[in-house]
Amino acid sequence: MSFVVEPTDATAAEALGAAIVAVEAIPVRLPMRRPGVFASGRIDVAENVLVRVRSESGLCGQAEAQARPYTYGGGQASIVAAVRDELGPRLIGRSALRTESLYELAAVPGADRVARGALDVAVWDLAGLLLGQPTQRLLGGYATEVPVAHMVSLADPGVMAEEALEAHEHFGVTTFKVKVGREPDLDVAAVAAVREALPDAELYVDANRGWSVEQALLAIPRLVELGVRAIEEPTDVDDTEGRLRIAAASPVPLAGDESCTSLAAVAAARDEGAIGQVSVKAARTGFTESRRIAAFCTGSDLAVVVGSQYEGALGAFASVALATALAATSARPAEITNFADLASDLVAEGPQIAGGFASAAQAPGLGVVVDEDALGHHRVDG
Ligand code: MUC
Ligand code: MG
Repeated sequence: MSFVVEPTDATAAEALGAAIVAVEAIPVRLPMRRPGVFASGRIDVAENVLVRVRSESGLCGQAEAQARPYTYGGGQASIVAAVRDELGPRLIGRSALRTESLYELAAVPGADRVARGALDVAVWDLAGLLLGQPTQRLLGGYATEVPVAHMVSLADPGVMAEEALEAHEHFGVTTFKVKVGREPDLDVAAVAAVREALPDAELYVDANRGWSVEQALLAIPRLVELGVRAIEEPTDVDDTEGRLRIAAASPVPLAGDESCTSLAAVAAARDEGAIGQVSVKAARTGFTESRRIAAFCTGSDLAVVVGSQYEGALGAFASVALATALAATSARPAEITNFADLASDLVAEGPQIAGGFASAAQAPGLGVVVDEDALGHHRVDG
């Protein structure tokens, strides 16, 4: 038996002009000041997509999608196609206030998950603009600020230590996710360099599946001696036996990222039993599925970290909203500062970060203001 729940907000939505009248996908190329480098790939130019959802009342919700072929398959062109031709048209004529229904409408088997996540974030931005409320408050409004973490890209150990110091000096960050996944000796040297530069820093590492099981077993005890508190995706995510061996030997929890790209994947990873922490990203599961993942983790005794995909500032606003909205997502430092790796961006100002904390936006929606001149300069759709 199935039930159809009739909309209850038709009158309110009509009064607000909440009906969605257009969905746009604008591909952009944003130069990086410092490339994002990790064991599974690198980002020299951010090939992002600005997703816009417009309401009858003339308001516009916005989000940024990032092409990450090595993690999700697909790329910038497939994100644009999914938003313009496959998922976006399904939302036309619907109320932007019905976020849950819209996310379900965009559940097309095989469709680009990054496109679906970005559409969800843009819809939630639009809902906040329509209601005159910060999206963060609509999502739960738990905290006014959240501690932040910075991801340190792969480079020579001395350069990695300089990057960590720069983020510390600029944003007051004291928590760092250091990229590893190369030869264990080099990884240990890099983490030791960061530790020497910032003796009191909180450190965890992310191998982006770069190690063999043997390399992970060699590296982890040496990294833990340097004070590393968690190990993200050490090896091939399909090698359950290897993951369980590493988890059994590791004195600190393993964290899931590439193994946790959806609620179903997080549930499978929990059942597998190797991870103790989950990276949740607005950029891939939007706000709607990210909230479901956070709730699942809370009920499953899994720690939650708001993770990054090297977003630009627009994506970072979404991360701040997710991180400050919920008890589970605000409990640990959120990876928010890497928009500073971009040389130029679509917004004049990024989210407010000082003293190691990001503040929730007070303006309606996500609080983003796109610089139209910058967009005109960086868009690549002619
Ligand atoms: C991470 O945590 O793995 C690297 C690629 C990507 O899509 O996200 C990053 C960060
Ligand atoms: Mg990761």
